[in-house]
Amino acid sequence: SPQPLHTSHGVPVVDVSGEGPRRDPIQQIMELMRRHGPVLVRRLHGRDALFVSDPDLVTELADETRFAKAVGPALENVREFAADGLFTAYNDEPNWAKAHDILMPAFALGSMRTYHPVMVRVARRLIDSWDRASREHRTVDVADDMTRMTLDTIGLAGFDYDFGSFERDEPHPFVASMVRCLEWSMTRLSRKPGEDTTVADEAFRVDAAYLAEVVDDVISARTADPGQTDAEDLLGLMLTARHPGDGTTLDTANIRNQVITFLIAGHETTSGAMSFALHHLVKDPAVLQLVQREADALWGDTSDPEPTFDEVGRLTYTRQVLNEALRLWPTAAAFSREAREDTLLGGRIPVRAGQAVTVIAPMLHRQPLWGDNPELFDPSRFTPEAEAARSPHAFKPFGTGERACIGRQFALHEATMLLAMLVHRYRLHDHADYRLTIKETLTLKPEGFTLTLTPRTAAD
Ligand code: MNH
Repeated sequence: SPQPLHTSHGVPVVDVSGEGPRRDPIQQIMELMRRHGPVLVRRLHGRDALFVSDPDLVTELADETRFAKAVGPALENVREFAADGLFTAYNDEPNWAKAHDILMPAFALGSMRTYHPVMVRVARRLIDSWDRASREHRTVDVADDMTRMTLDTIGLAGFDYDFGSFERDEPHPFVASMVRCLEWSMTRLSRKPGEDTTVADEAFRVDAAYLAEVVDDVISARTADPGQTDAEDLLGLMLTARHPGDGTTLDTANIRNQVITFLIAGHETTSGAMSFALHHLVKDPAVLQLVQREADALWGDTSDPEPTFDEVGRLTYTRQVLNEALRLWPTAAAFSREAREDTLLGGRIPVRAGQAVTVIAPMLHRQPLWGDNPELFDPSRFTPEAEAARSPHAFKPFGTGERACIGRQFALHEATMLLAMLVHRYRLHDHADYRLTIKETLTLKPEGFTLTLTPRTAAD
């Protein structure tokens, strides 16, 4: 295994070039941090990158006067297909602030109320599908079905576009192309200088072109429909809202980039978060029982509850479960910051202006401030009292500052409601005694996690 070559300003420098191409860069950094501590330089084919998970250093990186979001090498690759969309825009690119200002109202609390009925409708599709699987004694692939549900939700809620994912045996081809584009963005990071990658690059261009084609279909479905021109969903705002400052609208190229961005950012990470939460629930019957008790208190033995918006807000323990799943497996596991000026991080590590520093959230979330047993799944870490006693910089699954996740409330509402509906309705059987393995496609997901289901009865 790679040993530190040396230290630089007290920071271990670990060369991983000899390990060959790995498809799990986040898990690789997690291993390095377990061995060498919460701040290190990873050297790969002569390129150095600084990674941190120390809470004091993360607190400094969150200081917007000293640091800002960095579009690091991974996001530079994502820019090849999402360009100046909100996620991958540079801080000083005018379209970032413009789109941010125009789209923010779509993520205010009031907007969540308007998305709620769509979220219920798509949750019903998942439940119909799981009911069929239960009757026919088939297994379900959890991550695939969570992805069907989140893709249909963002499609319908944001764009009034129906991916119809539950009517297909395989996930919608948009998902396969998106996954390959994300994998290309990730594996491109570990290429050797001079390596011939023509085949991979051409395949990527084909997939990126397909994503753009789907997006054009989403947009033309709207513009072709005269009854829809005043819709106030995400696409309606993108097409018609004027910037409060200068009165202009988003340009056509930027709208495409935003639609791609929201279709991807709006489903991939939420799907993984629900999958990890279900994994921990099936492994922890005591916690599962508490979640069921919370759902039962709302819906009793109603077989088909219609959750209201306000009920989802009352599912506080279910939300703790999600937070705890996002602590152990923050599905967008890394985010990067860059120094505004030359500075010393922690008073000792020189960081040049513009240099990126990457936060590894799953390791931040396992630091000693989380107690003696950070690997233990324990939702009581997220009671209001526990949260108030902890630094806000100890938990960063949604990034930080003005470039933090815009869709956080959307994701939490969708995921909390669905988890509660599922545990209310089914007994979840870990029929294969699943061992967690994680697939990385820039985001994290459990791989090969299947369940069998039976209806709950009053006795359960
Ligand atoms: Mn989301 C930014 C995590 C759900 C749309 N998101 C981020 C960042 C993280 C993140 C981390 C910051 C990245 C960085 O600093 O480089 N997001 C998540 C997680 C979930 C999630 C863990 C679900 C769980 N995100 C969503 C949903 C949407 C969304 C749902 C849309 C409906 N996220 C975004 C957008 C950005 C973002 C857009 C970029 C915001 C900006 O830079 O202005």
